[in-house]
Amino acid sequence: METTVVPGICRNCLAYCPILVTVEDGRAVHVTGDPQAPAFDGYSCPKGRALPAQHNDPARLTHCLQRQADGNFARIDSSLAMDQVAAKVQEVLARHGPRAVAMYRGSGQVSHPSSAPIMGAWLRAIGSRMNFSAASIDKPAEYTSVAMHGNWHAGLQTFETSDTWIMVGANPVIAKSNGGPLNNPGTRLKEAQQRGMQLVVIDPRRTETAKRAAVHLQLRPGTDAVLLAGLIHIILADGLLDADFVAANAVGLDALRDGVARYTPGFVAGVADVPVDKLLTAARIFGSGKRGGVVCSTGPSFSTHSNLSYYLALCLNTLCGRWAREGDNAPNPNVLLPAFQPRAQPYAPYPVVSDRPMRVHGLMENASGVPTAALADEILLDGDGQIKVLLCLGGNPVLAWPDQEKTEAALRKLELLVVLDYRMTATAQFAHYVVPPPLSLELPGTTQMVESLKYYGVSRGYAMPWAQYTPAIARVPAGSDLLDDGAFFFGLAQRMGLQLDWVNQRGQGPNLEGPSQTIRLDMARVPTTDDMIGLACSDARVPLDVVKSHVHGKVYDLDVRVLPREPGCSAMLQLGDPTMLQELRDLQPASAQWVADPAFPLTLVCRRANNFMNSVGAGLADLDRGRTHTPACMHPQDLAALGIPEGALIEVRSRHGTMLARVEADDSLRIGLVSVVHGFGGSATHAGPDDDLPLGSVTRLVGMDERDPISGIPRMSALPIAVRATPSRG
Ligand SMILES: Nc1nc2c(c(=O)[nH]1)N[C@H]1C(S)=C(S)[C@@H](COP(=O)(O)OP(=O)(O)OC[C@H]3O[C@@H](n4cnc5c(=O)[nH]c(N)nc54)[C@H](O)[C@@H]3O)O[C@H]1N2
Ligand SMILES: Nc1nc2c(c(=O)[nH]1)N[C@H]1C(S)=C(S)[C@@H](COP(=O)(O)OP(=O)(O)OC[C@H]3O[C@@H](n4cnc5c(=O)[nH]c(N)nc54)[C@H](O)[C@@H]3O)O[C@H]1N2
Ligand code: SF4
Ligand SMILES: [Mo]
Repeated sequence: METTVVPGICRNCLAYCPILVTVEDGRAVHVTGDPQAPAFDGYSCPKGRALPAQHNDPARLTHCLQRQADGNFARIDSSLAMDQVAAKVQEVLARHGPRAVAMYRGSGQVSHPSSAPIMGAWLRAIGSRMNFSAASIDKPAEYTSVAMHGNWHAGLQTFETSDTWIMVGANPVIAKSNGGPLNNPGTRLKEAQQRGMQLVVIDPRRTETAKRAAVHLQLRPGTDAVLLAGLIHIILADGLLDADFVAANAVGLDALRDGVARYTPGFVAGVADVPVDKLLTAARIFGSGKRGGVVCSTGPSFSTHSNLSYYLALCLNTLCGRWAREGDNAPNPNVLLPAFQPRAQPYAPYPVVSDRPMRVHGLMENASGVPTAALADEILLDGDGQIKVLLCLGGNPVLAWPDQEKTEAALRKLELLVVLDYRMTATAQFAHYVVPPPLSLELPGTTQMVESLKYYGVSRGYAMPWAQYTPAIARVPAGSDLLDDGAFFFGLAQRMGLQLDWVNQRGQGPNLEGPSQTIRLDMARVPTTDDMIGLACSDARVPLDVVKSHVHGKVYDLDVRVLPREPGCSAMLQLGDPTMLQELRDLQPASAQWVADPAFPLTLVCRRANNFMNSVGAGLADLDRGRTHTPACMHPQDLAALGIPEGALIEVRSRHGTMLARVEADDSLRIGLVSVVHGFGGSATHAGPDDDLPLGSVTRLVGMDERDPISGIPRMSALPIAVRATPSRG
């Protein structure tokens, strides 16, 4: 037997940790963090260490499947599957036009960064704009807030160089999320604390991250916009703003000052239910620090008023001048992306909504794209423009889109559903065709995806210029017939006689670091994954070959300083966006949002778990450790008051629907909250008669009645609920 240990990159989440993979006869058998890789200290998490279990999972799909008339699935040759899918798409296009064909990209494509560009090229080639993605039900306000406020050419000041930092509804220690350090976040936070960083965490739970905070504001869920308006009020009242920075780079200060006038510390502390002295301390820490940043993640994104919360966070950054300044060492100036010379100047705001309406919910295409929250209704609503075909790339709509029952009805109504996934998911059960790809260790990859995260919001990805390439490390399962996600769309294009153009986009909305690059593909030959990586890196600052030569990855010594504002640049950041200030005026503390409804006395909040990546992990013994039900965490005091024993099966009810979960005690929560891990459960349609597991998806509680007017994201956290034990089934 041949055994080797090979360096690679875990691509299960956007941390992209460097790993060492032990391979026996082409099979991955063991994964650890790579101690030789710079800046990660050999870190790995349970999901990374479970890569061999994921790759060698006996339940993994090794062939394309086609649903038969009796509902069962039968193997189909991958080439034949592409013939049939291409023919069906042609037929629907001829009958209904390009709007009838839609794509949904989920988070499974983060391990295959080269597939989305091919998929996007295919969709452009057929003339459809229906390019939905999980981003619009994740943190759409990243995009909308930047459109209204503007962004900064050189990016936020970095966590690594800051002495104060505010995290709003983010738990990077577990989720490697937004704006926190991604490389071994627990250790980085500890180091930051040791060098004196004053961290402020705004979260209704005393999270692993909050434990490192100088101030933890354990707010009432859904009051983030009020709390952030309060922080701005205090900073303005105390004169802690950077007046020179604001005068030179922003407009709208007076309007913002008026807007936050009524958000006095006493008022805000009452609404958010936090101690007033802690609120004052948090504002003063942030306002008087030398360098810092405020970043938001899913907590405020899911809890209503997300555009406003994210917008006010950007305003706080601008008021205190928290953007990278002239002469600063540039935050990652690109390694595998083209060379970039950042400047201390704004990217101007741009229109947050387009003039292209969706057919439902009064929504428009907007800065966060086409709204996925509207997709099920777009499929269900008969008439011109109805979506008939859905191609689902690395996503699991049944466990991710709002309103599970509606999602399932929509999937049943489709004329063609193709699911590209390596396992028979709750969504794949509805598919006409399931197309399995090789998994990450069987494909080459690079860290370019993480570099490009900065195009999707503020302060994301790595500040350090770090890059790595990994070749394919393991062999695909013997006898399998798998299709790289990109090769599938290329194959469809070939069969449909389409010319595909690969586009390397260099920014967000109209704000580009440089011109986007369009490369015409040779349609005679299916590109390999390495070909696609080559296309994506064709104008890299550091040539791909150099990156390849450092097998454990490397932090490049790029001495790039932020230059001053370009002569002739007149862009200004906007502190007084009229839509946002109107929403701030309209926020009514006496409104239903903050008044307890006796029928739904508890509040659901979102949560990520270390062993699961959304719906991936359940069903893998290494990760779920026999846990089959959705965990719902409650404070022991609440459990005692309700007489619910730990481990009991509970029914969680919202105004919209019900789900089943298994209760766990957790004293890190505010009283009155139920924190439920997203991604568990199955499909109700395919449940057996005594099967309660499929009723475990938190999406069953979420409806579209309460949704964001711009992005359409529904209320998925800060959701009023009731809980009771289910004695008959527990
Ligand atoms: N109620 C509620 N709803 C939510 C959330 C919540 O917290 N609560 N969270 C929201 C958020 S933040 C997100 S990002 C979305 C997630 O929504 P989705 O992205 O739709 O859901 P995932 O469970 O991440 O699905 C990823 C799928 O990709 C597959 N996959 C993994 N690797 C590969 C690969 O290499 N190729 C292919 N083709 N497939 C692969 C996995 O098997 C999995 O089925 O859900 C959103 N919806
Ligand atoms: N281990 C692991 N890592 C992941 C994922 C995973 O499933 N597992 N998923 C990935 C994905 S798709 C995403 S989008 C990111 C998400 O990354 P994060 O956004 O960091 O996700 P969470 O860890 O759930 O942290 C959200 C926090 O918001 C808090 N919260 C809930 N409601 C509110 C509120 O109203 N206001 C405030 N201020 N806080 C609130 C919750 O208590 C929770 O601690 O993680 C990514 N990384
Ligand atoms: S944090 Fe875990 S899942 Fe994410 S890249 Fe690192 S090892 Fe993989
Ligand atoms: Mo997400």
